[in-house]
Amino acid sequence: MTAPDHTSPASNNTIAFDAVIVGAGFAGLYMLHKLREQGLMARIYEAGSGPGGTWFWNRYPGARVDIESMQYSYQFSEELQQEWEWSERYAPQAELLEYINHVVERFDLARDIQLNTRIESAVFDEANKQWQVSASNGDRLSAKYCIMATGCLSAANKPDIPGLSSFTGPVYHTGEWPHDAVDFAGKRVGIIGTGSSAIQAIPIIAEQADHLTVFQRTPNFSVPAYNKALDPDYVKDIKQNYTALRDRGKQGFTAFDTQSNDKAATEMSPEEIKAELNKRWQMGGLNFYGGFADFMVNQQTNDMIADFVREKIAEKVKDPDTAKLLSPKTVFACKRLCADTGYFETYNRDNVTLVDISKTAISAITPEGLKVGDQAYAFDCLVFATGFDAMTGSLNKIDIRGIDGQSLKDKWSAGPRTYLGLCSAGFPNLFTISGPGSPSVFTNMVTSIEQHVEYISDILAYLGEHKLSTINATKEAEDAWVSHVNEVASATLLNACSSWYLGANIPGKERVFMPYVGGFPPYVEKCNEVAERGYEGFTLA
Ligand code: N01
Repeated sequence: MTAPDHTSPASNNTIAFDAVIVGAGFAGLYMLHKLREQGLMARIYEAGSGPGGTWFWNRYPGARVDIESMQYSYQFSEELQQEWEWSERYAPQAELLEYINHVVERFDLARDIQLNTRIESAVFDEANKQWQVSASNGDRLSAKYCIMATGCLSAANKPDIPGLSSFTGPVYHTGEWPHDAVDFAGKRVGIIGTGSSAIQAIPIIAEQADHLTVFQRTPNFSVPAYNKALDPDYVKDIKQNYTALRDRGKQGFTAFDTQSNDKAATEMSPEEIKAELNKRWQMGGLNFYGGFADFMVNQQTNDMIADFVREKIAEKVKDPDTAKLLSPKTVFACKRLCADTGYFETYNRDNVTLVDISKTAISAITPEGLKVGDQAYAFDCLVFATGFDAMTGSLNKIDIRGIDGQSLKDKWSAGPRTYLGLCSAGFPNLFTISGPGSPSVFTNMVTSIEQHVEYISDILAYLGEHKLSTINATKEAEDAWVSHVNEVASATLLNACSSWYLGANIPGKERVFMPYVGGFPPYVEKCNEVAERGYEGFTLA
């Protein structure tokens, strides 16, 4: 174990670690725990004032997970998963944060987490085969390994609308919500965006506010979450059979158990299809993904599901014009499917107005509110539910330089390039947990994170056992993987929307499908084959 060196003149007061981990979300915390177990000296640097990543920052009203908590949780510790009690089917943000803080305490992680500190740069020192890392608190670090646990959805997208700073009331972004509760009582509120965050926040803000105006550019598909308190007998049953549930999860395309129907709609009778649609709707949440094996590749199947959801919207929303505006015209699930509690019904309230900005964009923010074309709207506060610069945004905020001083941001200017979503050629010993090119956001993130963390841990053990200093993806392996990721995405209907999967929500961002959509089991199989062949596709030195 290398002791941290705070004083050595030879290191110019650089603190030495085996590994620097950036980010204290699900990924960074487990990585720290794992590296400690193998006797490595590691430290997390975290920009927030507490651990939790996504669940630290996204405190907007209604924020909760859309994968069942019995599955959206760590499985590396049997004691943890047996002892932790989730209260609801989909845990709310505060409970997820409580869970994360419990994990920090249980595994004594806090002593190796530096909060309130951003990593600003990470430069590979070729001569010493070390990463030289600088932090916003002035710390200079050197580490053999640099592990980016920066999250896929952590760089808030704040559209550059003229006049933004002129607004006289408070402006909130769902992804950077204040820690103190925001009181909307008696307020006129404007909310921009109708993605997952808005779909969760809108019903609750509508209940509190005097009036809520929703500015919608693209309507989204949403299915009922049917959140509820967890039945103790159900929990007991799962806990008695947790391994079986986790195994089913890992065998599923999305790394969680959706009780999926393996049949394509083309193999089913009209009666079976109807029954399956109704069954999925009743199950609620992202189980809807499990209904038909061909929904992402067969336009007809996709249209049929889309029509079904549109009919449900028409049933829920009383005003036919509003129902029509709320009905997505896009391919089903080519934007992330949302799970809601009373979202569409909220538009039946007298104090909620929907404004279509698909043809005329918001032209300006004014001191009093905002303008859409010449039409002015007045508000006491504004909420941006405008999402994130996904997958690459948080990495691009750090000046990362590899061999020959090459910048990662420059290398990725035409879209991210990785081998297995884990490493990028020319950046030895730099790892991205759930990076672009890995299943990540298409799966249960916690399960995907655990797979990546364990894989990275195995790589570091292998390097140690074989007295090797560096691992670097080869350009050939990376090119082949990037082609494969693109090819798999191109065979689906997923390229059809202007989604954040494609980077299409960020003006000027190259449109490249970033997550790997070949499914969790084939991805894990590929990773394991690579390892079995002595880390094929990497140069070890
Ligand atoms: O962000 P989004 P999000 N002018 O990008 C609109 C996860 N998540 O924070 O679609 C006007 O989905 C934009 O319009 P358009 C989940 O993976 C999970 O809601 O680009 N509008 C869109 O309506 C999710 O997918 C959970 O035309 C603008 C909205 O803002 C991901 O996070 C909960 C605009 C952004 O929607 C992101 O969700 C929440 C502009 N200039 C989030 N720019 C759960 O677990 C953007 N928009 C349940």
